[in-house]
Amino acid sequence: MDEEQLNNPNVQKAVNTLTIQNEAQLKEIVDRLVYQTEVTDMHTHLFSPDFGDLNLWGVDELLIYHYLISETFRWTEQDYASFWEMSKTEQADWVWKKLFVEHSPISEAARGVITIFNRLGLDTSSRNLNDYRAQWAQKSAEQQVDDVMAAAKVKKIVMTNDPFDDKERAVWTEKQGNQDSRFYAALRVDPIVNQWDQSVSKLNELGYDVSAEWETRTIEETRRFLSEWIERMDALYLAISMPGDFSYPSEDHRSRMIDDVIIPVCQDKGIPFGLMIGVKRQVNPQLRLAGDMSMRSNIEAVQNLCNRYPDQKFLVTMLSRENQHELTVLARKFRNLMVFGCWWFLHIESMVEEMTRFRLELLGTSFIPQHSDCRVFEQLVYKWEHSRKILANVLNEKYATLMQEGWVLTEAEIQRDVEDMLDVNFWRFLGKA
Ligand code: HDL
Ligand code: ZN
Repeated sequence: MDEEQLNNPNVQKAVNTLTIQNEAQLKEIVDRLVYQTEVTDMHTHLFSPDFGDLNLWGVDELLIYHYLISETFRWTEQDYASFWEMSKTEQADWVWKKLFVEHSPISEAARGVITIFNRLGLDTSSRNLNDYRAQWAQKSAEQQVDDVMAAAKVKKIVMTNDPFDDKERAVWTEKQGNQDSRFYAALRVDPIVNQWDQSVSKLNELGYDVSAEWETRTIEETRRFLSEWIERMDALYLAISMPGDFSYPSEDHRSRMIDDVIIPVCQDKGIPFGLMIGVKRQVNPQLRLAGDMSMRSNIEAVQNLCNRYPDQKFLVTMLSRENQHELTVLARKFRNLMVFGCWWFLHIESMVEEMTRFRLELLGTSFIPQHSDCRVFEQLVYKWEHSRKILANVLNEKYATLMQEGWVLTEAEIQRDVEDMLDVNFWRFLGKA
């Protein structure tokens, strides 16, 4: 069959429905589909170019990623303060010297930088960081966004949006907000749940009549705050990063905020509540953003939320390895619970492999295997490449055992499964597929 015939949709459909004859053909199909299927990245810290310099990209931003900063401090006795006084370029030079020149870039985050450079066509034989800087010196943010999304095969990006951030709020209130249809908003609610006392004055400043006491007016005004920002951003879900000591229900502010404000607003807007649970904030404050740690959390908090609100959708991921297995078992009990991603310290190949295996073995394809959590735009390239490789290998093994049992597989069915996990499961859970 020539190229033209093969590209004919009817011919393609027929080919897709042909049964897969052997494991070599299976592997080619699974690898191709997992590597080629464009993803929706449902949790990132990226911004569309509409947000100006909130959209972090380029060599220096890649090297001063907080994951790399904490890894670099392990190789030096330098005091923290003098590092933070350096310019971004000096910090990047310091990270490059320690993690890439004096030692091999073996860690997930360090090796990711080399994957990015290689996939985006830079010559990775150089040890001179200025060689890399020079190759991107003429690029614009818009061009890099286009090039990276094409290389990473990421078609939709969900941002993390915080109206308490003055710079970001100005883009939404004084400019047009997000105008790029490839980008979507998720409204972050950490401050009003985890730092209520500091949030009261900020909400008053923004025109919401709230007080520290948990009274009717405060509840109504906090609901108004969330509703107005969900509408302004067209937010797909509410999101929070919850400390590992989160328990629910409790006689505390968190439970009152969830019951009296967050769930009623999510129900009114018909959007999920996304919880990322298990962070232990600032165990080393001198590392700033890099100073957080993971901790084992109480899975019963998630169980109680799912039980109490069967009509509310919950997107949940957790930071400790042990919690991830419990969460996957819990997802078997609650169809309003969607497990997602290998978060933060679990976004390393050994944990992605282990988690993808037990999730497929317990949930089939009814979960969201990965999100990138990217902070710097080019990271999409390595975070998705490394994860696709693992997903392809594990999926291929599972399909092969089905074939060995005589199950007949078609390419169309594998395409459906892969699209579900990398894209459709998220939109279907939102009721938007
Ligand atoms: O709270 C979160 O969304 C976490 O992802 C933090 O931003 C964390 O610092 C991070 O970047 N993890 O990848
Ligand atoms: Zn995040």
